[in-house]
Amino acid sequence: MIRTQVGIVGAGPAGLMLSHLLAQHGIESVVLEARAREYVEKRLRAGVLEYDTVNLLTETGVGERLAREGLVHRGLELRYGGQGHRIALDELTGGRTITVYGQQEVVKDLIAARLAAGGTIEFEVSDVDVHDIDTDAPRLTYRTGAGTAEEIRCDVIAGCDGSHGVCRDAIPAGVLTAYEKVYPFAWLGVLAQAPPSSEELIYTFHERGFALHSMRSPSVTRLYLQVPPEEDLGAWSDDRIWSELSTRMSTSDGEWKLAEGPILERGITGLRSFVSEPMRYGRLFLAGDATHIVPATGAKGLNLAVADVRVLARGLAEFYASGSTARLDSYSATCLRRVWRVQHFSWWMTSMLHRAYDGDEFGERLRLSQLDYVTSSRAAAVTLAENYVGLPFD
Ligand code: FAS
Ligand code: PHB
Repeated sequence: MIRTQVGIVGAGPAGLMLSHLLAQHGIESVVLEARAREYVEKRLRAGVLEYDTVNLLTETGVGERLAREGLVHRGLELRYGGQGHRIALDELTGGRTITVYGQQEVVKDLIAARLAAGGTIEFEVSDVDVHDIDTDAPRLTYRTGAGTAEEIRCDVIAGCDGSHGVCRDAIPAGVLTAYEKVYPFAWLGVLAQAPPSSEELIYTFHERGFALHSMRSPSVTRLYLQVPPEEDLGAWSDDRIWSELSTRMSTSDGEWKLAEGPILERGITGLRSFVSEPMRYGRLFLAGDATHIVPATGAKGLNLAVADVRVLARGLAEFYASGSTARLDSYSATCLRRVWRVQHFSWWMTSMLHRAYDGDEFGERLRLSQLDYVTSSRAAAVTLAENYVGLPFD
């Protein structure tokens, strides 16, 4: 039996960042992770860090490689009708920017920091079960990677186990309310050994569908294109992928060229919006994808997970320092205000940039009108920019 203050399920950005922030307050935690360390450190996911996410990582001592290898972006491009329109993020938000730095790099940095600080992360566990969350002595049971049955007794459990985890299901039926929207399209994503064809991200609205140009480094490009929701990855040869991306991202003057190269990874991810309320039950607190999912268009998933655990860490610090549960009692309400703001922005970006497959011509005209407005009105551009770089945490 292991005794700790906070039992954390999941070693993704939410669980690792929570463990790291708790350690800043001298609060002990144990992180349980189903996958191997190598797997979570290689899993390709998010790529964009909000301004305050970067600040939090830096202020808490895990920003050194991020500062060296992260790509600071002061703008992004909206491309439609063969024309590019730059959104000057920093000018529109008083200097706030985004940084392109892969989620797997953030995970690597956090794991290294936790282990260097003597933190406990149990990889390759199985059969994690949550117990007694309606008492002041919650427990976690699980099997270690070696198959040994173990138990953690703690004061609080943090469910940071993502969209397919077990913690949310430990909450009794009838307590939670779920809100969901499934989009009628998916993203085919590729990672290519090719130098980025633009220094900034390019979000494209094209009659054949959405496309996104992002990157991971000066030699690795990250690209996405909209496909029907049940698309078969096998139907997409390398040539077809490159041809479709070039078509959708082409400019009227024919000047812009997409650099091609070997495709290192590829996959199809569905897009959906999901929120489960409340984010707390008794001594179980949910954070990140375990309690909300956003379509990747707004580049928000990882950042919202970090924002959640920042609130939770402050609540636990207050609880252990003074016994007050005020911040913990308002945890769910505090997080949900940001969650729904980010949900709306992610839905808005997704709806504006993706073609419907249902032939809704009225909707297509609305999308074009919205793009014309965002690229011609400063007020509209500020709305996009301040949400994209991330509204201030407080
Ligand atoms: P995570 O899912 O990252 O982490 C949960 C962890 O819990 C995992 O390591 C899992 O192995 C572990 N776990 C699950 N069940 C467990 C159990 N029973 N016991 C122990 N451990 C368990 N966001 C963006 O902003 N931009 C993107 O481009 C983007 N692309 C994405 C692509 C894919 C395929 C997916 C699935 C998500 C993507 N996201 C993207 C969203 C993603 O980045 C999440 O928002 C982010 O990982 C959230 O972090 P966590 O809440 O920590 O959840
Ligand atoms: C990425 O680089 O993976 C990325 C960037 C912006 C998005 C989604 C994904 O909106």
